[in-house]
Amino acid sequence: MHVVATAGHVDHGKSTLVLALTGMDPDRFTEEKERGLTIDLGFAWTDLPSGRPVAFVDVPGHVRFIKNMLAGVGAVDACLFVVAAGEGWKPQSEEHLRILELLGIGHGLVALTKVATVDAETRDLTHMEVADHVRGSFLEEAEIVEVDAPAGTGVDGLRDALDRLLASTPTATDTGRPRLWVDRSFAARGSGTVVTGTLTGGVVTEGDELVLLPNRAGVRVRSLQTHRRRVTRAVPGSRVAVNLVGVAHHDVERGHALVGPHQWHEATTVDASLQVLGGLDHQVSRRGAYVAYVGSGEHPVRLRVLGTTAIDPGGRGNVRLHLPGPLPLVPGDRYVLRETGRAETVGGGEVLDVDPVLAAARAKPSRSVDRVVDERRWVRADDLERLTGERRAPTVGEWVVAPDALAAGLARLAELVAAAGPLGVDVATLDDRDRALLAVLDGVEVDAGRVRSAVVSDPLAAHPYVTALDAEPFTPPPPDGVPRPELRELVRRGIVVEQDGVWFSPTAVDRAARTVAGLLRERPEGVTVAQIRDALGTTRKFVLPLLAVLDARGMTRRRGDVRVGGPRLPEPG
Ligand SMILES: Nc1nc2c(ncn2[C@@H]2O[C@H](COP(=O)(O)OP(=O)(O)O)[C@@H](O)[C@H]2O)c(=O)[nH]1
Ligand SMILES: [Mg+2]
Repeated sequence: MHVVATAGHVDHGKSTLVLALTGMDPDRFTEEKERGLTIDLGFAWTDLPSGRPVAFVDVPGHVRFIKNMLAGVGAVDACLFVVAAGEGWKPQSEEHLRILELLGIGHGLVALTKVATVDAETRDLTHMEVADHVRGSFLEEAEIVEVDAPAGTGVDGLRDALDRLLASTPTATDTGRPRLWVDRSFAARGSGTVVTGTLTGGVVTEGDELVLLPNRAGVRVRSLQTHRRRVTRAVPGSRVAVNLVGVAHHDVERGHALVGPHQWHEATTVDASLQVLGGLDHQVSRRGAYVAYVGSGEHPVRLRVLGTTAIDPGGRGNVRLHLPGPLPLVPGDRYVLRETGRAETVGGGEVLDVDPVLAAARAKPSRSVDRVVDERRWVRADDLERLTGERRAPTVGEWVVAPDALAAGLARLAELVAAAGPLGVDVATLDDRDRALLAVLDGVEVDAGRVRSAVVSDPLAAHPYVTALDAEPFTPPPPDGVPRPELRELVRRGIVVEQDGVWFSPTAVDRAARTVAGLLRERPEGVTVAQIRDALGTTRKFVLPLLAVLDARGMTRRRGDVRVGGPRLPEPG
Protein backbone atom coordinates (compact mmCIF):
# COMPACT_ATOMS: atom_id res chain seq x y z
CA MET A 1 0.00 0.00 0.00
CA HIS A 2 1.13 3.54 -0.77
CA VAL A 3 0.48 6.85 0.91
CA VAL A 4 0.51 9.92 -1.31
CA ALA A 5 0.52 13.50 -0.07
CA THR A 6 -0.87 16.41 -2.01
CA ALA A 7 1.28 19.51 -2.33
CA GLY A 8 0.96 22.92 -3.88
CA HIS A 9 -0.25 26.47 -3.38
CA VAL A 10 -3.54 27.24 -1.66
CA ASP A 11 -6.67 27.13 -3.84
CA HIS A 12 -4.95 25.33 -6.68
CA GLY A 13 -7.36 22.41 -6.35
CA LYS A 14 -5.66 19.81 -4.13
CA SER A 15 -8.68 18.94 -2.01
CA THR A 16 -10.96 19.01 -5.05
CA LEU A 17 -8.71 16.44 -6.74
CA VAL A 18 -8.62 14.16 -3.75
CA LEU A 19 -12.42 14.31 -3.59
CA ALA A 20 -12.65 13.55 -7.31
CA LEU A 21 -10.26 10.63 -7.03
CA THR A 22 -11.68 9.05 -3.89
CA GLY A 23 -15.23 10.31 -3.44
CA MET A 24 -14.17 11.40 0.05
CA ASP A 25 -14.01 15.04 1.05
CA PRO A 26 -10.65 15.55 2.77
CA ASP A 27 -11.79 18.82 4.31
CA ARG A 28 -13.19 17.46 7.54
CA PHE A 29 -14.06 20.52 9.57
CA THR A 30 -17.03 22.88 9.30
CA GLU A 31 -14.65 25.80 9.21
CA GLU A 32 -12.77 24.25 6.32
CA LYS A 33 -15.98 23.65 4.43
CA GLU A 34 -17.34 27.13 5.14
CA ARG A 35 -14.15 28.89 4.10
CA GLY A 36 -13.35 26.45 1.31
CA LEU A 37 -9.89 26.26 2.78
CA THR A 38 -7.92 23.30 4.03
CA ILE A 39 -6.55 24.10 7.46
CA ASP A 40 -5.52 20.72 8.73
CA LEU A 41 -4.61 17.40 7.20
CA GLY A 42 -7.31 15.44 5.41
CA PHE A 43 -7.36 11.74 4.74
CA ALA A 44 -8.97 9.74 1.96
CA TRP A 45 -8.36 6.53 0.08
CA THR A 46 -9.41 4.58 -2.94
CA ASP A 47 -8.42 1.74 -5.23
CA LEU A 48 -6.75 2.66 -8.50
CA PRO A 49 -7.82 1.03 -11.80
CA SER A 50 -5.23 -1.73 -11.33
CA GLY A 51 -6.78 -2.56 -7.97
CA ARG A 52 -3.84 -0.99 -6.16
CA PRO A 53 -5.00 0.71 -2.95
CA VAL A 54 -3.77 4.23 -2.31
CA ALA A 55 -4.26 6.58 0.60
CA PHE A 56 -4.03 10.34 0.34
CA VAL A 57 -2.92 12.83 2.90
CA ASP A 58 -4.33 16.14 1.76
CA VAL A 59 -2.30 19.06 3.05
CA PRO A 60 -3.15 22.72 3.41
CA GLY A 61 -1.51 25.03 0.91
CA HIS A 62 -1.88 28.25 2.84
CA VAL A 63 1.38 29.60 4.20
CA ARG A 64 -0.18 30.01 7.66
CA PHE A 65 -0.70 26.27 7.93
CA ILE A 66 2.67 25.16 6.67
CA LYS A 67 3.29 23.30 9.93
CA ASN A 68 0.26 21.13 9.22
CA MET A 69 1.58 20.52 5.73
CA LEU A 70 4.89 19.43 7.23
CA ALA A 71 3.14 17.09 9.63
CA GLY A 72 1.44 15.38 6.71
CA VAL A 73 4.35 14.69 4.42
CA GLY A 74 6.73 13.07 6.90
CA ALA A 75 6.08 9.42 6.12
CA VAL A 76 4.56 9.40 2.64
CA ASP A 77 5.87 7.50 -0.38
CA ALA A 78 5.04 9.97 -3.14
CA CYS A 79 3.38 13.28 -3.86
CA LEU A 80 0.64 14.62 -6.05
CA PHE A 81 1.91 18.06 -6.85
CA VAL A 82 -0.84 20.45 -7.86
CA VAL A 83 -0.48 23.65 -9.89
CA ALA A 84 -3.48 25.58 -11.20
CA ALA A 85 -3.19 26.31 -14.89
CA GLY A 86 -4.37 29.89 -14.62
CA GLU A 87 -2.21 30.73 -11.64
CA GLY A 88 1.09 29.11 -12.33
CA TRP A 89 4.00 28.69 -9.94
CA LYS A 90 3.29 30.40 -6.61
CA PRO A 91 5.25 30.87 -3.36
CA GLN A 92 3.90 27.73 -1.71
CA SER A 93 4.45 25.77 -4.92
CA GLU A 94 8.09 26.60 -4.42
CA GLU A 95 8.14 26.08 -0.64
CA HIS A 96 6.30 22.77 -0.85
CA LEU A 97 8.66 21.50 -3.54
CA ARG A 98 11.68 22.48 -1.43
CA ILE A 99 10.18 20.79 1.63
CA LEU A 100 9.45 17.58 -0.29
CA GLU A 101 13.02 17.59 -1.57
CA LEU A 102 14.45 18.13 1.90
CA LEU A 103 12.32 15.28 3.21
CA GLY A 104 13.75 13.01 0.56
CA ILE A 105 10.46 12.31 -1.22
CA GLY A 106 11.62 10.85 -4.49
CA HIS A 107 8.44 10.10 -6.43
CA GLY A 108 5.53 12.13 -7.65
CA LEU A 109 3.49 13.50 -10.45
CA VAL A 110 2.19 16.94 -11.30
CA ALA A 111 -1.47 17.73 -11.82
CA LEU A 112 -2.10 20.86 -13.84
CA THR A 113 -5.57 21.78 -12.57
CA LYS A 114 -8.36 24.08 -13.69
CA VAL A 115 -7.38 23.58 -17.32
CA ALA A 116 -11.00 24.15 -18.39
CA THR A 117 -10.81 27.73 -17.12
CA VAL A 118 -7.93 28.82 -19.32
CA ASP A 119 -7.21 28.95 -23.02
CA ALA A 120 -4.79 26.56 -24.63
CA GLU A 121 -2.01 29.12 -24.72
CA THR A 122 -2.18 29.86 -20.98
CA ARG A 123 -2.32 26.14 -20.29
CA ASP A 124 0.78 25.52 -22.37
CA LEU A 125 2.59 28.42 -20.75
CA THR A 126 1.87 27.09 -17.27
CA HIS A 127 2.95 23.67 -18.43
CA MET A 128 6.30 25.11 -19.50
CA GLU A 129 6.58 27.19 -16.34
CA VAL A 130 6.08 24.12 -14.18
CA ALA A 131 8.59 22.12 -16.19
CA ASP A 132 11.05 24.96 -15.63
CA HIS A 133 10.59 25.01 -11.87
CA VAL A 134 10.82 21.29 -11.29
CA ARG A 135 13.98 20.96 -13.36
CA GLY A 136 16.75 19.54 -11.22
CA SER A 137 14.28 18.26 -8.64
CA PHE A 138 12.83 14.79 -8.13
CA LEU A 139 9.84 15.94 -10.22
CA GLU A 140 11.96 16.70 -13.28
CA GLU A 141 10.90 13.50 -15.01
CA ALA A 142 7.43 13.42 -13.51
CA GLU A 143 4.36 13.24 -15.70
CA ILE A 144 2.36 16.47 -15.89
CA VAL A 145 -1.31 15.54 -16.15
CA GLU A 146 -3.90 18.13 -17.13
CA VAL A 147 -7.15 17.94 -15.19
CA ASP A 148 -10.26 19.83 -14.37
CA ALA A 149 -12.29 17.95 -11.82
CA PRO A 150 -15.46 20.12 -11.88
CA ALA A 151 -15.49 19.87 -15.68
CA GLY A 152 -14.87 16.15 -15.45
CA THR A 153 -11.69 16.36 -17.50
CA GLY A 154 -8.60 14.27 -17.00
CA VAL A 155 -9.46 12.58 -13.70
CA ASP A 156 -9.41 9.09 -15.21
CA GLY A 157 -6.10 9.91 -16.88
CA LEU A 158 -4.80 11.02 -13.50
CA ARG A 159 -5.86 7.72 -11.94
CA ASP A 160 -3.91 5.85 -14.62
CA ALA A 161 -0.92 8.12 -14.12
CA LEU A 162 -1.04 7.43 -10.37
CA ASP A 163 -1.14 3.72 -11.09
CA ARG A 164 1.95 4.03 -13.28
CA LEU A 165 3.69 6.16 -10.69
CA LEU A 166 3.03 3.81 -7.80
CA ALA A 167 4.00 0.75 -9.82
CA SER A 168 7.56 2.10 -9.67
CA THR A 169 7.41 3.62 -6.18
CA PRO A 170 8.79 1.45 -3.38
CA THR A 171 6.53 0.93 -0.39
CA ALA A 172 7.67 1.27 3.19
CA THR A 173 10.08 -1.51 4.11
CA ASP A 174 9.57 -3.90 7.00
CA THR A 175 12.58 -3.99 9.29
CA GLY A 176 10.64 -5.35 12.23
CA ARG A 177 10.80 -1.99 13.97
CA PRO A 178 7.37 -0.36 13.74
CA ARG A 179 7.06 3.38 14.12
CA LEU A 180 3.97 5.47 13.70
CA TRP A 181 4.19 9.23 13.85
CA VAL A 182 0.90 10.35 15.32
CA ASP A 183 -1.02 12.88 13.23
CA ARG A 184 -4.27 12.77 15.20
CA SER A 185 -5.29 11.69 18.67
CA PHE A 186 -8.85 11.59 19.88
CA ALA A 187 -11.21 9.78 22.20
CA ALA A 188 -13.42 7.23 20.53
CA ARG A 189 -16.74 6.74 22.24
CA GLY A 190 -16.56 3.75 24.53
CA SER A 191 -13.09 2.64 23.49
CA GLY A 192 -10.62 5.15 24.82
CA THR A 193 -7.76 6.69 22.94
CA VAL A 194 -7.33 6.44 19.20
CA VAL A 195 -4.25 7.69 17.37
CA THR A 196 -3.81 7.77 13.62
CA GLY A 197 -0.78 7.93 11.42
CA THR A 198 1.16 6.34 8.61
CA LEU A 199 2.77 3.15 9.87
CA THR A 200 6.33 2.46 8.77
CA GLY A 201 9.14 0.12 9.72
CA GLY A 202 7.18 -2.91 10.86
CA VAL A 203 3.90 -4.64 11.53
CA VAL A 204 1.63 -3.74 14.43
CA THR A 205 -0.71 -6.42 15.70
CA GLU A 206 -3.67 -6.37 18.05
CA GLY A 207 -2.47 -6.94 21.59
CA ASP A 208 1.03 -5.53 20.94
CA GLU A 209 2.72 -3.69 23.78
CA LEU A 210 4.11 -0.44 22.43
CA VAL A 211 5.66 2.74 23.74
CA LEU A 212 4.64 6.33 23.12
CA LEU A 213 7.31 8.99 22.92
CA PRO A 214 8.22 11.54 24.10
CA ASN A 215 6.16 10.75 27.22
CA ARG A 216 7.46 7.17 27.42
CA ALA A 217 4.00 5.78 28.13
CA GLY A 218 3.64 2.02 27.82
CA VAL A 219 0.47 1.21 25.88
CA ARG A 220 -1.31 -1.80 24.46
CA VAL A 221 -3.04 -2.09 21.10
CA ARG A 222 -6.68 -2.91 21.72
CA SER A 223 -7.72 -2.79 18.09
CA LEU A 224 -6.62 -1.52 14.70
CA GLN A 225 -8.27 -0.02 11.66
CA THR A 226 -7.01 0.66 8.18
CA HIS A 227 -9.35 2.78 6.06
CA ARG A 228 -12.09 2.36 8.65
CA ARG A 229 -11.97 -1.41 8.43
CA ARG A 230 -11.00 -3.47 11.43
CA VAL A 231 -7.76 -5.39 10.92
CA THR A 232 -5.85 -7.62 13.32
CA ARG A 233 -2.51 -6.58 11.90
CA ALA A 234 -1.45 -3.41 10.16
CA VAL A 235 1.42 -3.42 7.69
CA PRO A 236 4.08 -0.80 7.03
CA GLY A 237 3.07 1.81 4.52
CA SER A 238 -0.57 1.90 5.51
CA ARG A 239 -2.69 4.51 7.19
CA VAL A 240 -3.66 3.16 10.58
CA ALA A 241 -5.97 4.09 13.42
CA VAL A 242 -4.76 2.47 16.63
CA ASN A 243 -7.02 2.09 19.62
CA LEU A 244 -4.76 2.25 22.65
CA VAL A 245 -5.10 1.11 26.24
CA GLY A 246 -2.91 2.80 28.81
CA VAL A 247 -2.93 6.46 27.82
CA ALA A 248 -5.45 9.29 27.88
CA HIS A 249 -6.08 10.87 24.47
CA HIS A 250 -5.19 14.34 25.74
CA ASP A 251 -1.74 13.03 26.69
CA VAL A 252 -0.99 12.17 23.07
CA GLU A 253 -0.45 14.83 20.45
CA ARG A 254 0.42 15.13 16.82
CA GLY A 255 4.17 14.69 16.57
CA HIS A 256 4.32 11.97 19.21
CA ALA A 257 5.44 8.55 18.07
CA LEU A 258 4.24 5.03 18.72
CA VAL A 259 7.05 2.47 18.55
CA GLY A 260 8.00 -1.08 19.44
CA PRO A 261 9.48 -1.33 22.94
CA HIS A 262 13.30 -1.40 23.33
CA GLN A 263 13.75 -1.05 19.57
CA TRP A 264 14.39 2.65 19.25
CA HIS A 265 16.95 4.96 20.65
CA GLU A 266 15.29 7.82 22.49
CA ALA A 267 17.12 10.70 20.90
CA THR A 268 17.35 14.10 22.54
CA THR A 269 20.49 15.35 20.80
CA VAL A 270 21.16 14.49 17.19
CA ASP A 271 23.79 15.36 14.62
CA ALA A 272 22.37 15.97 11.18
CA SER A 273 23.29 17.30 7.79
CA LEU A 274 21.80 20.66 6.91
CA GLN A 275 21.20 21.77 3.36
CA VAL A 276 20.44 25.47 3.49
CA LEU A 277 18.00 26.68 0.86
CA GLY A 278 19.56 28.73 -1.91
CA GLY A 279 16.85 31.35 -1.72
CA LEU A 280 17.66 32.29 1.86
CA ASP A 281 19.06 35.82 2.26
CA HIS A 282 21.21 35.12 5.31
CA GLN A 283 23.58 32.58 6.79
CA VAL A 284 22.43 29.93 9.23
CA SER A 285 24.21 30.01 12.57
CA ARG A 286 23.35 29.19 16.15
CA ARG A 287 21.59 32.52 16.50
CA GLY A 288 17.91 32.28 15.72
CA ALA A 289 14.82 30.54 17.01
CA TYR A 290 14.55 27.29 15.10
CA VAL A 291 11.90 24.67 14.80
CA ALA A 292 12.68 21.23 13.46
CA TYR A 293 9.94 19.27 11.73
CA VAL A 294 10.54 15.59 12.30
CA GLY A 295 8.01 12.88 11.61
CA SER A 296 4.64 14.51 12.15
CA GLY A 297 5.84 16.95 14.77
CA GLU A 298 7.37 20.35 15.22
CA HIS A 299 9.98 20.75 17.90
CA PRO A 300 11.75 23.89 19.04
CA VAL A 301 15.47 23.13 18.80
CA ARG A 302 18.75 24.65 19.78
CA LEU A 303 21.20 24.43 16.94
CA ARG A 304 24.95 24.42 16.67
CA VAL A 305 26.82 24.35 13.40
CA LEU A 306 29.57 21.73 13.48
CA GLY A 307 33.07 22.43 12.22
CA THR A 308 32.37 26.07 11.43
CA THR A 309 30.09 28.79 12.74
CA ALA A 310 27.66 29.38 9.90
CA ILE A 311 26.38 27.86 6.67
CA ASP A 312 25.76 30.05 3.63
CA PRO A 313 22.55 30.04 1.59
CA GLY A 314 22.73 27.12 -0.81
CA GLY A 315 25.49 25.61 1.31
CA ARG A 316 25.65 22.37 3.15
CA GLY A 317 27.05 21.47 6.53
CA ASN A 318 26.42 19.54 9.67
CA VAL A 319 24.59 20.68 12.78
CA ARG A 320 23.90 19.43 16.26
CA LEU A 321 20.26 19.75 17.26
CA HIS A 322 19.03 19.66 20.84
CA LEU A 323 15.44 18.46 21.02
CA PRO A 324 13.07 19.31 23.86
CA GLY A 325 12.16 15.67 24.51
CA PRO A 326 13.09 12.14 23.45
CA LEU A 327 12.07 11.03 19.96
CA PRO A 328 12.56 7.64 18.30
CA LEU A 329 14.99 8.63 15.58
CA VAL A 330 17.43 6.71 13.45
CA PRO A 331 20.09 7.85 10.98
CA GLY A 332 18.47 8.54 7.63
CA ASP A 333 15.43 10.25 9.11
CA ARG A 334 14.74 13.55 7.41
CA TYR A 335 13.83 16.85 8.94
CA VAL A 336 12.98 20.37 7.85
CA LEU A 337 14.28 23.40 9.69
CA ARG A 338 12.31 26.60 9.91
CA GLU A 339 13.07 29.80 11.69
CA THR A 340 10.13 30.95 13.76
CA GLY A 341 11.17 34.60 13.95
CA ARG A 342 11.17 35.04 10.20
CA ALA A 343 8.58 32.32 9.49
CA GLU A 344 10.73 30.88 6.75
CA THR A 345 11.97 27.48 5.75
CA VAL A 346 15.71 27.53 6.28
CA GLY A 347 16.62 24.11 5.00
CA GLY A 348 16.71 20.56 6.19
CA GLY A 349 18.60 17.37 5.99
CA GLU A 350 19.21 13.93 7.25
CA VAL A 351 19.78 12.67 10.77
CA LEU A 352 23.32 11.25 10.92
CA ASP A 353 23.81 10.38 14.57
CA VAL A 354 21.06 9.90 17.15
CA ASP A 355 23.40 9.77 20.14
CA PRO A 356 26.59 11.67 19.46
CA VAL A 357 29.41 10.78 21.85
CA LEU A 358 31.98 13.30 20.68
CA ALA A 359 31.88 16.93 21.77
CA ALA A 360 30.47 19.24 19.13
CA ALA A 361 33.94 20.67 18.46
CA ARG A 362 35.25 17.26 17.45
CA ALA A 363 32.15 15.60 15.97
CA LYS A 364 32.33 14.46 12.34
CA PRO A 365 28.94 12.88 11.88
CA SER A 366 28.19 10.52 9.02
CA ARG A 367 25.90 7.60 8.25
CA SER A 368 28.79 5.16 8.68
CA VAL A 369 28.08 2.34 11.11
CA ASP A 370 31.84 1.86 11.50
CA ARG A 371 32.12 5.42 12.75
CA VAL A 372 29.56 4.71 15.45
CA VAL A 373 31.48 1.60 16.47
CA ASP A 374 34.83 3.41 16.35
CA GLU A 375 33.62 6.27 18.52
CA ARG A 376 32.16 3.95 21.11
CA ARG A 377 34.91 1.29 20.95
CA TRP A 378 32.52 -1.26 22.44
CA VAL A 379 28.82 -1.36 21.64
CA ARG A 380 26.27 -4.10 22.17
CA ALA A 381 24.81 -5.38 18.87
CA ASP A 382 21.31 -4.50 20.11
CA ASP A 383 22.35 -0.96 20.97
CA LEU A 384 24.08 -0.60 17.61
CA GLU A 385 20.87 -1.55 15.86
CA ARG A 386 19.00 1.08 17.85
CA LEU A 387 21.67 3.65 17.02
CA THR A 388 22.02 2.91 13.32
CA GLY A 389 19.04 0.83 12.24
CA GLU A 390 21.50 -1.83 11.13
CA ARG A 391 22.17 -5.20 12.62
CA ARG A 392 25.80 -6.30 12.86
CA ALA A 393 27.11 -9.68 13.95
CA PRO A 394 28.84 -9.25 17.32
CA THR A 395 32.64 -9.40 17.35
CA VAL A 396 32.79 -11.05 20.77
CA GLY A 397 29.91 -12.08 23.00
CA GLU A 398 27.11 -9.61 22.41
CA TRP A 399 29.56 -6.83 21.55
CA VAL A 400 30.56 -5.19 18.34
CA VAL A 401 34.10 -3.93 18.95
CA ALA A 402 36.26 -1.48 17.03
CA PRO A 403 39.24 -3.39 15.58
CA ASP A 404 41.90 -1.48 17.51
CA ALA A 405 39.86 -1.65 20.70
CA LEU A 406 39.64 -5.40 20.23
CA ALA A 407 43.41 -5.67 19.78
CA ALA A 408 44.04 -3.44 22.80
CA GLY A 409 41.56 -5.35 24.93
CA LEU A 410 43.10 -8.69 24.03
CA ALA A 411 46.61 -7.43 24.76
CA ARG A 412 45.55 -6.02 28.11
CA LEU A 413 43.76 -9.21 29.10
CA ALA A 414 46.70 -11.36 28.01
CA GLU A 415 48.95 -9.20 30.16
CA LEU A 416 46.61 -9.46 33.12
CA VAL A 417 46.53 -13.24 32.84
CA ALA A 418 50.29 -13.50 32.40
CA ALA A 419 50.92 -11.26 35.40
CA ALA A 420 48.70 -13.46 37.56
CA GLY A 421 51.20 -16.28 37.03
CA PRO A 422 50.45 -19.91 37.68
CA LEU A 423 47.45 -19.11 39.83
CA GLY A 424 45.65 -17.43 36.97
CA VAL A 425 42.76 -15.03 37.23
CA ASP A 426 39.38 -15.80 38.73
CA VAL A 427 36.98 -15.46 35.76
CA ALA A 428 34.29 -14.20 38.11
CA THR A 429 36.35 -11.07 38.76
CA LEU A 430 36.36 -10.11 35.05
CA ASP A 431 33.75 -7.74 33.62
CA ASP A 432 31.52 -8.98 30.82
CA ARG A 433 33.67 -7.43 28.09
CA ASP A 434 36.77 -9.26 29.33
CA ARG A 435 34.77 -12.42 29.69
CA ALA A 436 33.65 -12.04 26.06
CA LEU A 437 37.28 -11.46 25.03
CA LEU A 438 38.38 -14.60 26.84
CA ALA A 439 36.56 -16.71 24.26
CA VAL A 440 38.83 -15.40 21.50
CA LEU A 441 42.02 -14.88 23.50
CA ASP A 442 44.76 -17.20 22.28
CA GLY A 443 47.19 -18.93 24.61
CA VAL A 444 45.06 -19.19 27.68
CA GLU A 445 43.12 -21.98 29.25
CA VAL A 446 40.19 -21.81 31.58
CA ASP A 447 40.03 -24.42 34.25
CA ALA A 448 37.92 -24.56 37.40
CA GLY A 449 36.82 -20.95 36.95
CA ARG A 450 40.33 -19.58 36.55
CA VAL A 451 42.09 -18.45 33.44
CA ARG A 452 45.83 -18.80 33.07
CA SER A 453 48.39 -18.68 30.32
CA ALA A 454 48.54 -21.91 28.39
CA VAL A 455 51.95 -21.15 26.91
CA VAL A 456 53.36 -21.13 30.41
CA SER A 457 51.03 -23.87 31.55
CA ASP A 458 53.87 -25.34 33.57
CA PRO A 459 55.27 -22.18 35.02
CA LEU A 460 54.67 -24.06 38.23
CA ALA A 461 57.48 -26.39 37.41
CA ALA A 462 59.64 -23.30 37.46
CA HIS A 463 58.13 -22.13 40.74
CA PRO A 464 60.94 -21.34 43.22
CA TYR A 465 59.41 -23.64 45.82
CA VAL A 466 59.32 -26.52 43.34
CA THR A 467 62.98 -25.88 42.60
CA ALA A 468 63.74 -25.89 46.31
CA LEU A 469 61.86 -29.18 46.79
CA ASP A 470 63.76 -30.76 43.91
CA ALA A 471 67.05 -29.69 45.45
CA GLU A 472 66.34 -31.66 48.65
CA PRO A 473 63.83 -34.26 47.49
CA PHE A 474 63.84 -36.41 50.65
CA THR A 475 64.40 -33.64 53.22
CA PRO A 476 62.12 -31.08 51.60
CA PRO A 477 62.00 -27.56 53.05
CA PRO A 478 58.71 -26.26 54.46
CA PRO A 479 56.80 -23.82 52.20
CA ASP A 480 57.82 -20.75 54.17
CA GLY A 481 57.09 -17.57 52.24
CA VAL A 482 54.89 -19.28 49.64
CA PRO A 483 51.47 -17.59 49.71
CA ARG A 484 48.80 -20.03 50.89
CA PRO A 485 46.53 -19.73 47.81
CA GLU A 486 49.52 -20.33 45.58
CA LEU A 487 50.55 -23.37 47.59
CA ARG A 488 47.00 -24.71 47.44
CA GLU A 489 47.04 -24.27 43.67
CA LEU A 490 50.44 -26.00 43.35
CA VAL A 491 49.05 -28.93 45.30
CA ARG A 492 45.72 -28.90 43.44
CA ARG A 493 47.55 -29.14 40.16
CA GLY A 494 49.80 -31.94 41.39
CA ILE A 495 53.00 -29.94 41.01
CA VAL A 496 53.66 -30.23 44.69
CA VAL A 497 52.57 -33.22 46.72
CA GLU A 498 51.37 -32.68 50.25
CA GLN A 499 51.01 -35.36 52.86
CA ASP A 500 50.44 -34.88 56.58
CA GLY A 501 51.90 -31.38 56.62
CA VAL A 502 54.97 -32.23 54.55
CA TRP A 503 55.46 -31.08 50.95
CA PHE A 504 57.34 -33.02 48.29
CA SER A 505 58.08 -32.61 44.67
CA PRO A 506 56.59 -35.24 42.35
CA THR A 507 60.15 -36.20 41.47
CA ALA A 508 60.72 -37.16 45.10
CA VAL A 509 57.70 -39.44 45.00
CA ASP A 510 58.86 -41.02 41.75
CA ARG A 511 62.43 -41.49 42.91
CA ALA A 512 61.31 -42.93 46.24
CA ALA A 513 59.09 -45.45 44.46
CA ARG A 514 61.96 -46.56 42.18
CA THR A 515 64.28 -46.84 45.17
CA VAL A 516 61.75 -49.02 47.01
CA ALA A 517 61.38 -51.13 43.86
CA GLY A 518 65.17 -51.65 43.86
CA LEU A 519 65.18 -52.71 47.51
CA LEU A 520 62.29 -55.13 46.91
CA ARG A 521 64.20 -56.84 44.13
CA GLU A 522 66.77 -57.94 46.74
CA ARG A 523 64.19 -58.51 49.50
CA PRO A 524 60.98 -59.67 47.84
CA GLU A 525 59.55 -60.55 51.28
CA GLY A 526 59.38 -56.85 52.12
CA VAL A 527 61.41 -53.90 53.31
CA THR A 528 61.16 -52.01 56.57
CA VAL A 529 60.62 -48.27 57.03
CA ALA A 530 64.14 -48.04 58.50
CA GLN A 531 65.64 -49.67 55.41
CA ILE A 532 63.81 -47.31 53.09
CA ARG A 533 64.73 -44.34 55.31
CA ASP A 534 68.39 -45.23 55.08
CA ALA A 535 68.27 -45.91 51.36
CA LEU A 536 66.78 -42.46 50.82
CA GLY A 537 69.10 -40.85 53.32
CA THR A 538 66.32 -39.19 55.23
CA THR A 539 64.53 -39.30 58.55
CA ARG A 540 61.30 -40.82 59.86
CA LYS A 541 59.67 -37.40 59.74
CA PHE A 542 59.87 -37.49 55.93
CA VAL A 543 59.81 -41.17 55.10
CA LEU A 544 56.46 -41.84 56.80
CA PRO A 545 54.45 -39.31 54.79
CA LEU A 546 56.35 -40.30 51.65
CA LEU A 547 55.40 -43.95 52.14
CA ALA A 548 51.80 -42.89 52.83
CA VAL A 549 51.83 -41.30 49.37
CA LEU A 550 53.27 -44.45 47.77
CA ASP A 551 50.65 -46.58 49.53
CA ALA A 552 47.85 -44.26 48.46
CA ARG A 553 49.03 -44.43 44.86
CA GLY A 554 49.15 -48.21 44.82
CA MET A 555 52.93 -48.29 44.41
CA THR A 556 53.52 -49.97 47.76
CA ARG A 557 51.40 -51.83 50.23
CA ARG A 558 51.78 -52.41 53.94
CA ARG A 559 52.10 -55.97 55.10
CA GLY A 560 52.66 -56.08 58.87
CA ASP A 561 55.90 -54.26 59.55
CA VAL A 562 57.14 -54.22 56.00
CA ARG A 563 56.27 -52.71 52.62
CA VAL A 564 55.73 -54.90 49.63
CA GLY A 565 55.17 -53.90 46.02
CA GLY A 566 51.77 -52.63 44.91
CA PRO A 567 50.13 -52.92 41.48
CA ARG A 568 51.60 -49.58 40.36
CA LEU A 569 55.15 -50.11 41.52
CA PRO A 570 57.51 -48.69 38.85
CA GLU A 571 60.66 -50.31 37.59
CA PRO A 572 63.69 -49.83 39.85
CA GLY A 573 65.62 -46.67 39.09
N1 LIG B 1 -12.90 25.16 -12.47
C1 LIG B 1 -12.16 24.49 -11.63
N2 LIG B 1 -12.20 24.82 -10.34
C2 LIG B 1 -11.45 24.08 -9.50
C3 LIG B 1 -10.66 23.03 -9.94
N3 LIG B 1 -10.02 22.49 -8.87
C4 LIG B 1 -10.43 23.22 -7.81
N4 LIG B 1 -11.29 24.15 -8.16
C5 LIG B 1 -11.91 25.13 -7.31
O1 LIG B 1 -10.89 25.91 -6.72
C6 LIG B 1 -11.18 26.20 -5.37
C7 LIG B 1 -10.08 25.71 -4.48
O2 LIG B 1 -10.01 24.31 -4.56
P1 LIG B 1 -9.40 23.43 -3.40
O3 LIG B 1 -9.49 22.03 -3.85
O4 LIG B 1 -10.04 23.76 -2.10
O5 LIG B 1 -7.92 23.95 -3.40
P2 LIG B 1 -6.76 23.59 -2.40
O6 LIG B 1 -6.57 24.73 -1.49
O7 LIG B 1 -5.55 23.37 -3.25
O8 LIG B 1 -7.15 22.34 -1.66
C8 LIG B 1 -12.52 25.53 -5.07
O9 LIG B 1 -13.53 26.48 -5.19
C9 LIG B 1 -12.64 24.49 -6.16
O10 LIG B 1 -13.98 24.24 -6.51
C10 LIG B 1 -10.62 22.74 -11.35
O11 LIG B 1 -9.94 21.83 -11.83
N5 LIG B 1 -11.40 23.49 -12.15
MG1 LIG C 1 -7.26 22.02 0.24
